[in-house]
Amino acid sequence: MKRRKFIKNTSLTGIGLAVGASALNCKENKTEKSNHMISTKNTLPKAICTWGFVRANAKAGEELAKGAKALDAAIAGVEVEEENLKNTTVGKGGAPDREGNVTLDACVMDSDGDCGAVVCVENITNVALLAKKVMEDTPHVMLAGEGAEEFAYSQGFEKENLLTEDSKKAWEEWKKSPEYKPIINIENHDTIGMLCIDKDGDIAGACTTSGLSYKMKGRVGDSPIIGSGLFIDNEIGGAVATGMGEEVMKTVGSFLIVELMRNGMSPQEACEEAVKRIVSKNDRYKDFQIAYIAMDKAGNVGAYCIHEGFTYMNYEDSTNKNVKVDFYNKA
Ligand code: SD4
Repeated sequence: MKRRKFIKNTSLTGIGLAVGASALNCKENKTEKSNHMISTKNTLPKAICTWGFVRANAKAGEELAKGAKALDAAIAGVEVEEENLKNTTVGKGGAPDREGNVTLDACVMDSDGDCGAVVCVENITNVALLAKKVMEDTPHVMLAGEGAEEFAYSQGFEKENLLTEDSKKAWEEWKKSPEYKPIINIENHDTIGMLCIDKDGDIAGACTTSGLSYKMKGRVGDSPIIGSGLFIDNEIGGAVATGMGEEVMKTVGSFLIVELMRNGMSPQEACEEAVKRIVSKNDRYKDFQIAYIAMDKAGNVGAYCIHEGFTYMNYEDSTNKNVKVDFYNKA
């Protein structure tokens, strides 16, 4: 049987594809550690997202259960974090650049292969939704800076001050000794990337971030770059990234993972291979974190990262769980 056909069949029957998916997919195995194992059962629809964003993933899962399309559910999910003032790496309340400007990046990709992105946008909170508007209401894929902001107003988005008092205080504190050194798993790495499969079995995703804290003015990472921060192929599955965007971009990480799955790897194997591509070429890997999550069309999930500490959320069958992810750097 041709692989494409096989994928289609398995997604219909709910039979898992591959070795190496997260233990959470295996109802018979109660541990939540990410192990190599054969996944046999998944319940669709299903939502997964990077890190421990419980409320965001629950929102997406609930929307899917009500019948929402995959992309609408993903956007509704990530909006929870865009609007969460306590989250200093996404949306309103995100840490500013070195000069005190909060600039946001986001992209979305739909099951029909269409996509949209916005980069370096100020004064707009819901940039994932704005990316969807770019996809739907312009002939383009990506809008940047002022152009994206003006387009947002034309679409009825509200102008908001994204720099909260707390973020301003933290930035002023940082300015006293302005060393730029990203810290693994801490404030610099909480981008939300989400993948949803809806009741029709279609997969879509969204990725939204304020990028690295105290970045250079104008810096854009992987998160809004289709193929790097997010990639979807509705025949195969999807992947999203979080962590040091520069390194994800150099290997076009999310696209790579989907292509590896197309060529027969499980989501878990593909995430591991994508991380290995980075560490094998980069002896500085001990200084940065990168994490990937991926899901195939049957709902099998994989996740892998460089350093211990990354987790993802998995909403399935009305249950929302936080799953610890296996990591490369065991030294
Ligand atoms: C970036 N990948 O801008 C993002 C950073 C990140 O949580 O993941 N933050 O490079």
